[in-house]
Amino acid sequence: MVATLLLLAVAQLATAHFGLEYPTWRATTLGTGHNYSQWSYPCAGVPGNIAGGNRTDWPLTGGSVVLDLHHPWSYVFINLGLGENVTNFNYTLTPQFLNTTGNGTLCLPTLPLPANLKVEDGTEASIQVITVGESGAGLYNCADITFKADAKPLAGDACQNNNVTSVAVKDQKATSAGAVAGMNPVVLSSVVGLAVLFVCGMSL
Ligand SMILES: [Cu+2]
Repeated sequence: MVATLLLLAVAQLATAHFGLEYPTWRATTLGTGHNYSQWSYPCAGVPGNIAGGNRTDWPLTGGSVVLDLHHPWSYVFINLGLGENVTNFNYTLTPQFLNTTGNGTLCLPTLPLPANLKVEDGTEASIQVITVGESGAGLYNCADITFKADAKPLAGDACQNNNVTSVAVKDQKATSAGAVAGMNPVVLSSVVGLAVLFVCGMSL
């Protein structure tokens, strides 16, 4: 009985939360054998620029992000901060946050940088991925990057979705406005906004 419970607990740990596969995360925060917690803001308790840590080259105009999602659905927010040891992620790479469905692999081929953000070859930065699920609380993972002129976004086999679909939440007003003839897009967008608030409020 105890063994069964233990197995269940381990299975729970192994399947819970999410993995940041690309750019390679600062450290593995899934599973056991470490003191990190994905509930911890801003980076699951993993400090920046840790000795022997990962740092991935990323294109100057923005690059790819690959997530390993384990929950039935998630809201995904991706932020960026400049510097060698980032704790303040003050740029958003998802001005339209994502609503993802399914557990599996999500590849975002290119996340463009904000227009006002200028980086050059060698600029160090970090990427923060936040997922919000049913509990309403955020899960965090971070990856350290260096912007490089010769870095390329992932393509082909390296960037495949597997069992996960995603939609940009703010995009829904555009597509809905197209689909629902005659409906005022402003009204429609506030209906979508209220629906999002309602869902978030329910799970808090
Ligand atoms: Cu989880």
